[in-house]
Amino acid sequence: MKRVMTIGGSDCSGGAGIQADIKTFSALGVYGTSVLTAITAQNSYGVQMKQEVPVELVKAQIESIMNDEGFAVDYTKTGMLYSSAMIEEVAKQLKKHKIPFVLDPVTKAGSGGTLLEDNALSTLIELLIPICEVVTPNVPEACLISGLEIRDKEDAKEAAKRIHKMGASAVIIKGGHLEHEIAAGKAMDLIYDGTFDEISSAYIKRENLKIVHGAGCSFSAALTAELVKGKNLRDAALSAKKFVHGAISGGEELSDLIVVNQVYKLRKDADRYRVQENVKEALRMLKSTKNFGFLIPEVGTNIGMAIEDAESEYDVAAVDGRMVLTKEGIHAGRVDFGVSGHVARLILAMMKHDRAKRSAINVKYSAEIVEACKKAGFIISSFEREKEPAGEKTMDWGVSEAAEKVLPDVIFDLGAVGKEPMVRIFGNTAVEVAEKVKRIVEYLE
Ligand code: PXL
Repeated sequence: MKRVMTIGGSDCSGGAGIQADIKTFSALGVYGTSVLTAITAQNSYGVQMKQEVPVELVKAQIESIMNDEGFAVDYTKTGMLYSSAMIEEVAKQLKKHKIPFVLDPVTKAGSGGTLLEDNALSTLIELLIPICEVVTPNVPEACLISGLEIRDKEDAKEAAKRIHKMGASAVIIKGGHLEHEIAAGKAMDLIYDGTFDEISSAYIKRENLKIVHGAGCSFSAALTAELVKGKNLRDAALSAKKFVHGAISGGEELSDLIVVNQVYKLRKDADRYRVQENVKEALRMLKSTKNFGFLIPEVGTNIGMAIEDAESEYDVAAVDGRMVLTKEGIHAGRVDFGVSGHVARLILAMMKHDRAKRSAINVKYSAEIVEACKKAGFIISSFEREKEPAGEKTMDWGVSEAAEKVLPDVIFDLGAVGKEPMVRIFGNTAVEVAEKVKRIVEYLE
């Protein structure tokens, strides 16, 4: 695994600073070491207190890492450095150990606290900008460094040129703060390394939420991770931008800010994998359940399971083309996401009542089958199709009706003209549903 180092401040609230960096490094598959320059006490109201780590101790941390072959890193990023003295020592160490680095010229916390002393900006410009691989200011930071006012893309281009002239090999000005880009529904970042390039992503607009906490740190950390893995600047920046986009979209919403969640996508992908495997296992169990065919209606049956944060049928894994009974036995397609609207609607409707009940199967209706469900000890509920109000979606309405008073394991209806009666069995996982089906078949026999 490639190794990287972050040199920056601690954010006790966990969204930004070295906490954001370490989470980002882990999510992107690089080994992260951390050199603390300062400790901040902060929350969504602001920075309440901060204390620099003695410069000697910062030097010692860097040496401890770099003098051990097991930990010595290939790439670094800097964040909160706070004072001129700190910047001088960090610059000295980075030169001495010849470590390429991403310079995140952090000046302020999202909530407003100062993270770089006013008189330290010139030291940062003098000592760090000329030796960094890339510097990643947001618009306010780019204004401070270049001394220009940035109102539009042309201004940003001019500022990027100036910062490049100061010695940075490359400059990325993050456009998240540019009003007209936000109005255009996208967040554009400007890259300049002698020639201009742009990368953009959809701007995530959330009503009444002005501050995104942790996005800048996560971007520079992700950029560091992608660069150390060997990507060129543009591809690394694009990956980092996508990463931050995912982290914001999965962020925690507090009263007036979003704290980015760097592991959101990782967890979501893992959940998708586990869900798909669970449905596959359930399918194997059903296929090997003797007499499961008794429960398959002529239109076929399907079993599905949703991911934790499911929003649509594309978040529900099921059997493509359903399970149908043929003369040779049960035939089933492959398990995939977005292949069954019907079972997905059932599950999404149930999850409105109980987020944990993420799986369902539809099976044939008969009085005997409902009786077997009773004998198996399941909680049973039902709805009447005749009572369905016009304009309602049947499954949304039916499941709500049936789940109003109790949270059922089983919901049946007797059908209506042109509507087949049906039994649906719910559970937390597809395997649990398959086990319930097995018990029902046993009671049927
Ligand atoms: O966003 C930059 C940043 C860097 N470092 C620390 C921070 C923040 C933002 O809040 O708290 C410690």
